[in-house]
Amino acid sequence: MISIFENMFTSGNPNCFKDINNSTEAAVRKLLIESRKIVIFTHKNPDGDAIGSALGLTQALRDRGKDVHVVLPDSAPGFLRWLPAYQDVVIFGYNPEKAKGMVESADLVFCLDFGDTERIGKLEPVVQTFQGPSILLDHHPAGKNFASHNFVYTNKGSTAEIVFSFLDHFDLLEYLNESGATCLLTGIITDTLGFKVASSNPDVFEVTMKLMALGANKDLIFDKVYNQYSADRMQLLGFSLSSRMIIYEKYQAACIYLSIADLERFNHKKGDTEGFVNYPLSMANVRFSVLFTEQDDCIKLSLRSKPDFAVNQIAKKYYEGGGHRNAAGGKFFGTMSDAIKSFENILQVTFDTSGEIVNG
Ligand SMILES: [Mn+2]
Repeated sequence: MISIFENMFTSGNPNCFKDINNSTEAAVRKLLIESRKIVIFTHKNPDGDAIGSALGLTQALRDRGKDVHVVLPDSAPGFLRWLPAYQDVVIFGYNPEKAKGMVESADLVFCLDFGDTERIGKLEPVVQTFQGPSILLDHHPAGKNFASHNFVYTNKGSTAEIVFSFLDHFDLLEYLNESGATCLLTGIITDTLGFKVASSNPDVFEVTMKLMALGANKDLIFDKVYNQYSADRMQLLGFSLSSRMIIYEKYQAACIYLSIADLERFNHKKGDTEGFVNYPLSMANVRFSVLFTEQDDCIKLSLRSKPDFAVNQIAKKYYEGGGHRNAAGGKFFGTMSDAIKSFENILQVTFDTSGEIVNG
């Protein structure tokens, strides 16, 4: 008798990997069988999707008998360090020689959740000198398809969902256990902001259901990711909203700006400002939000928008950045007041006073 559980795994892939051509199919299958030493990379300032995808894939491939290591440009924020096997991750910034050695001896490399090797910072030259085969799994638009095999599905809300479909398609799902499923579900939850955005496609719920059936604990993930803030972080958020937010009613936009001094006042730790940029969007008449964070060498921008307005174009055109339609990043070189002035100019040329886009 076939149980309901078994039946779910024969129900087919959610929408990825259906159209890959025969030669790619055969080449990737061969790589997955023959490779022994595998290195997995993901982008700098890793978020839940980056880390969750990397650790979920690692778990399944290890159980398949592979020697797998995750190499990151820099460490994950505290609210992601509880993920299973995070302690095995090699951070290039702390241990460059070890990371280089792993890449040199690898016979297959995975790149997860970035479309351009520029996104892996100091690791970029290490990856570029790697001569062996590589597989890219990503959902960012306008990527460079730099790998030997590129699986980029921009309609997916997270790379973790693509990793799940990859495992499913290449008959590796049987190796995914509760720990790996928890990592992948963390990726899905964080990149969709808890199923609030980028999750209109029902596939995401099918994948979520299967991950939960494997033992991923959704409630635990929400608690570990979202209920772990420090008092300093809460107070920095309060300060940001009360003293560092500007609302531009006529452009339906808002920004939050934080200087190094502001961050220091609240004992800022890496990851503390994560999610701040989303708060202005919860106002009825705001559909475009930007967070300016002062860093040593530049002002970092996070841009977010409601579905009807694309921020990746703005990030690319004005801020040397890019990203998704409704979530992008960029940089500004200059003082904070210049950054805000330039933002106000951009609002003026992008919208008319009724908030209509005139130059998107
Ligand atoms: Mn992602």
